[in-house]
Amino acid sequence: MSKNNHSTACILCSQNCGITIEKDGKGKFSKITGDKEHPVSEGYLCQKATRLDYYQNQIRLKHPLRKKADGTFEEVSWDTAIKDIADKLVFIRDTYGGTSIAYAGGGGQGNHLGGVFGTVFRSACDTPYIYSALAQEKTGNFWVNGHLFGRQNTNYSEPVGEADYVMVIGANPVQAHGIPKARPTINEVSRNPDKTLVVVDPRRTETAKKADIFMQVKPGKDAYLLAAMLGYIIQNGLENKEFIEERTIGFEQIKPHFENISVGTYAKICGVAEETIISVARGITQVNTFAIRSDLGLEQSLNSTLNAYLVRLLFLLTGHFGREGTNCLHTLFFPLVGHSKEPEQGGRTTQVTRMKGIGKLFPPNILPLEIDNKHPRRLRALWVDSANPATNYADAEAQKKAMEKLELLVVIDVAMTETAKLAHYVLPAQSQYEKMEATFFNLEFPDNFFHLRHPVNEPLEGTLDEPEIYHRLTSAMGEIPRSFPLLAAIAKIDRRFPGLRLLPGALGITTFFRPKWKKYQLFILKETLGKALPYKYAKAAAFIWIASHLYVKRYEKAVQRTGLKGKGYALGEALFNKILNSPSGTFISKHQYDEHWTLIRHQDKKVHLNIPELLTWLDDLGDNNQKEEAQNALYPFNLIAGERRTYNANAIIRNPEWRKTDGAGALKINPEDAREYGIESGDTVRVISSKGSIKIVATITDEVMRGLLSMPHGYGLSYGEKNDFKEVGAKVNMLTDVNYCDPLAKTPYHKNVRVKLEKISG
Ligand SMILES: Nc1nc2c(c(=O)[nH]1)N[C@H]1C(S)=C(S)[C@@H](COP(=O)(O)OP(=O)(O)OC[C@H]3O[C@@H](n4cnc5c(=O)[nH]c(N)nc54)[C@H](O)[C@@H]3O)O[C@H]1N2
Ligand SMILES: Nc1nc2c(c(=O)[nH]1)N[C@H]1C(S)=C(S)[C@@H](COP(=O)(O)OP(=O)(O)OC[C@H]3O[C@@H](n4cnc5c(=O)[nH]c(N)nc54)[C@H](O)[C@@H]3O)O[C@H]1N2
Ligand code: SF4
Ligand SMILES: [Mo]
Repeated sequence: MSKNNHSTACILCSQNCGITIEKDGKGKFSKITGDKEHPVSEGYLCQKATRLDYYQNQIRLKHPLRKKADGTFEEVSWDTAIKDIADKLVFIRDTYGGTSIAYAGGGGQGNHLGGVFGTVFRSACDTPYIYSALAQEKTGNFWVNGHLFGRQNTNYSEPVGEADYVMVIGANPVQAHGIPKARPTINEVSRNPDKTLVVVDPRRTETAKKADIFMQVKPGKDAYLLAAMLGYIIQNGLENKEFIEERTIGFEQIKPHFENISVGTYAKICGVAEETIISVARGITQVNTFAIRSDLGLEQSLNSTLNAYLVRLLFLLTGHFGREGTNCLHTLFFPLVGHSKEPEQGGRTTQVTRMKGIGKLFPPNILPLEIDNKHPRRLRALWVDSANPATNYADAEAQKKAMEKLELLVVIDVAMTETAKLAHYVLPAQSQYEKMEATFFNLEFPDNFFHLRHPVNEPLEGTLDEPEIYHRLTSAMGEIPRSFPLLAAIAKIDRRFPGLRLLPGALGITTFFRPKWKKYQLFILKETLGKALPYKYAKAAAFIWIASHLYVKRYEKAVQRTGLKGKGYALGEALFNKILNSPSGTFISKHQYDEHWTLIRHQDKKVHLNIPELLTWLDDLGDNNQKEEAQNALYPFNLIAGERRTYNANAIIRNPEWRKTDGAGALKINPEDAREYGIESGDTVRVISSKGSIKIVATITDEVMRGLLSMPHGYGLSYGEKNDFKEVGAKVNMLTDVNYCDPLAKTPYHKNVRVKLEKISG
């Protein structure tokens, strides 16, 4: 690879496709192509990746900023910013307790390495509270996984390309991806006469257009559809008895809850013909392999956590799990989330609303409720890293109002975001193409991979990477030194003779004499091992060394199957070196299907089907439907508040010029609704929810059914040098409500926002 040709990855969605960047002499990304060497994306990319220069060379933050009394920012040195912030954090922690401090974000779609160092920093703050975007989509899934598979951080793969019968429900992979090489993969399933593609969506999406069977469900009514399919299967004895007997426990407890479901009634409620429901239910039980892909259309929708359960029961009760071509548990190079105990078993809850953690995460929907009150144990300090709560979390106004009440708000970002503007301190980060980075979105089975990306550009002057920021802060808080000269010298020798294990030994002795340092070992490693690595920018990769050894401890055989030699510690070293020296990413393990069941975390290695709370919820579905219908009268439209489109990527790219089409982020409206309201394509309309209102340009399309509207997220961002901010498009979270969410996981119902519509004349 030439000097101006760099292997890295796209950071605009969780796929992180491998890309090759060509630069011009000034660091501009002049050409971006798919990287054929990437083990999973194999050269694939979508239209968004080619626009990454709008991320790298946007108007950047270049200095630490401190807010003055008049509300404007002044530039300060890193030393001043770090010292100020550390003093304030220590004061807040020691006066009100660590639980008055919270952390939001910690790695978006591309930068999880900094997030790991953020974990260490949180222990210096003595806070268990991390609010994460994952806790506004995936925590219902995690909670259900915890019950079924034994731990909330067990997750399964979605092998859409390998199954005979595929159901895509509440997801639009052709546009949003979420599976490797989504477009060719969906095309293949669609075109192959031996395969069936079922799509469940209220909107005729790009994916739905390729379906063999399109179930155009009424928005928010998936639970009825799924319950009807399961009801039909169980009432007709079509469940896979052998699989249930061999691999699960609890079927007898759940069975009665499906025996009385009226398939006909639920078909009417969800709007899908009874014959179609029966034919798909039968189809699933008759095929060799069946796989499901689901996402926000179920998670950010009514009955979110129940949906998670029913989707899993659909593949479990039909025996499509743990085989080639079916959903399978997978390994994680490093678990993105943890496992939270229930409060009754001693699990942590928040101080004000008493919300439990799931996967050790707390939901953005309760964040304002934890800050904006007079409770003595309320949140007083918030740390934000690679997230933009004032734009992306439900009810942007409530988030903003709450943040204004904080005693300390610090934001680390590459750009001046809506949240950064509210902060007391803003710290400029190196971009993801200026440092070593990685994500832990390695969600594949049987072969799993990891991609440690090397920087493409020199860091912008004045910026630091997150690991360095967190270390400096923790050091300024008086917890740990900045450097460790003796250990650093040992690390150098250790790299020459790793078999001697000098560094682990020296670290062990050090932390024996200084037990307080134990929780900060990652910072020590960064300054010792990290400096001894053969790349000058590789300090943060010291974490990958730990993760490699842990991974080998758990999956030694599977790691060996990638072709790496040795075992135990030596294999850990080999894996680390392989990752470090594979700029396009590398396979880290190859499992066999008969090993799948070892990944279950229940001791009996069985799936525990019975989740009583959710069965009660299932029993109540009929009554809940009536309540929902009654509420809908005031706000006649269902707005999908956050559609993935050709040119949105959460709020990662701020310059509106990055979009080649759909610059305004139009509201989709059905032709008959448009006629009734006298709206034509291009008209500006007002959308009003119980929380707020927006002005937005309308476009007429029968892609949405009557009564359904759809708009994108990621629009209406401020952007510009000085204060000439121009905002293009509408801000979706002006309409959303923090209280409108799943009762169990608190995931927002962004796909079912009730609104009314007004035409703005002229
Ligand atoms: N109404 C509605 N709201 C939604 C959604 C919806 O569909 N509808 N979708 C939701 C979903 S699924 C998600 S995942 C969230 C995402 O919401 P957030 O978690 O807020 O994440 P991003 O929009 O990805 O914002 C990432 C921030 O990281 C910054 N950044 C980029 N690179 C770096 C870096 O290297 N270091 C640091 N420190 N910062 C960096 C970017 O400038 C940006 O400000 O939005 C959610 N909000
Ligand atoms: N282009 C683009 N791609 C992205 C992102 C982006 O911002 N832009 N963001 C990334 C992120 S963070 C995430 S989490 C993923 C999300 O990826 P997806 O969840 O696949 O994408 P969405 O468009 O949010 O929603 C999926 C589908 O749910 C449908 N839906 C809405 N309401 C319902 C309902 O009640 N029932 C059912 N069954 N379906 C419903 C919508 O019509 C939509 O087609 O996308 C990732 N990819
Ligand atoms: S936005 Fe497109 S190119 Fe980028 S990671 Fe996602 S699918 Fe790949
Ligand atoms: Mo997301």
